[in-house]
Amino acid sequence: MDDTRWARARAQTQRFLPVMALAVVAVLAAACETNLPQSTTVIEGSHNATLWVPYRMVFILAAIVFVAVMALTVIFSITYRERPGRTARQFHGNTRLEIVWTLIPIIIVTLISVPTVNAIVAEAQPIAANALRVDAIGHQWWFEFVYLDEKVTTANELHIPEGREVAFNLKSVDVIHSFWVPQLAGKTDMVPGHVNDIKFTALRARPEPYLGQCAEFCGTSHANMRFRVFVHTEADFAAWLKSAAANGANPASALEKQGQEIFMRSACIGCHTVQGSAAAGKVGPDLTHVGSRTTIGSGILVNTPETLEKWIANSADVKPGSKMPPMAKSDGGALSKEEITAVAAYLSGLK
Ligand SMILES: [Cu+2]
Repeated sequence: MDDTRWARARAQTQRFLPVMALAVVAVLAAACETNLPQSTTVIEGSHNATLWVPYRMVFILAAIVFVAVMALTVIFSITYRERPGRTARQFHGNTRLEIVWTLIPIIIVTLISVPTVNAIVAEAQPIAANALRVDAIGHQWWFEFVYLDEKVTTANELHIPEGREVAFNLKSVDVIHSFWVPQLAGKTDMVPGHVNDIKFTALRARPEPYLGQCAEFCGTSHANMRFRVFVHTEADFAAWLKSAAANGANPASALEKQGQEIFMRSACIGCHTVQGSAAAGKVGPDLTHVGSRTTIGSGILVNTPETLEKWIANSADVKPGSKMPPMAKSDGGALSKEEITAVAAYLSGLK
């Protein structure tokens, strides 16, 4: 290279240095926040605790390899580079070096295999005798949870006790979904026509729920397919289970009564269940206690009478691709604003 090209190369490198420095700072700053709801390094469940051991080891070893390879690349690029008065150097064949860089990966893989095999064995244990057994079923685009021994069905909000194993059968009624609660467990696919399983014990009860998310692209509203996991003390969980097993509440006001009448004579009852009523559909979420949920639309809207009205009027407006058609009268005509308000009041009252 002549001197002008060297000068140009140096100027270009210097121009990019601040940008590269900024990128490094941005990456480091992003790593400062560690308690994000979707962080898999926050260990709140036994499944994550088991996986954390090999996960951490692989991460540390990969980081060491990355830094070593990058450092050597930079050192060699500078030391043996072409520059005025000297040509770049190439080396061929070195038996000692080749033995070293064959042995290093063998040692690394052997180290990783120990906690990996331990984790596989730990996960393959049979489910505990006192485990809570739940069918988790993926739908486009929501989650259904059926408590097998308690005959309780919920949607998008899972309630479990702390310190007790929960054993899930993972299923799907349409396409492949994936069950993932980053701080507790997952990901494991929910495959149509095949039952997968996952089990975990939540380590502690806490007031705020854990966020769950479908982790396998499943169509238009995949990103809107979320759920929440509430971890209770054993006593609070027993109380929740008791209320969840009860029939849908009776309307408490004239408006709720009017809403119930409209609901029961509409197409709603072909898809939704309200236990203890004529509504026994199995296509959409069980609505027996929909009023007690914190969110609607598979975790995308806070549950209020106003958001319920929005959802009933046209769910696809808030959740693209939603399979629930706008609510209509039995003759197919659209509901009036007042009728929608009444139905929302009825559903809000289903605590
Ligand atoms: Cu999905």
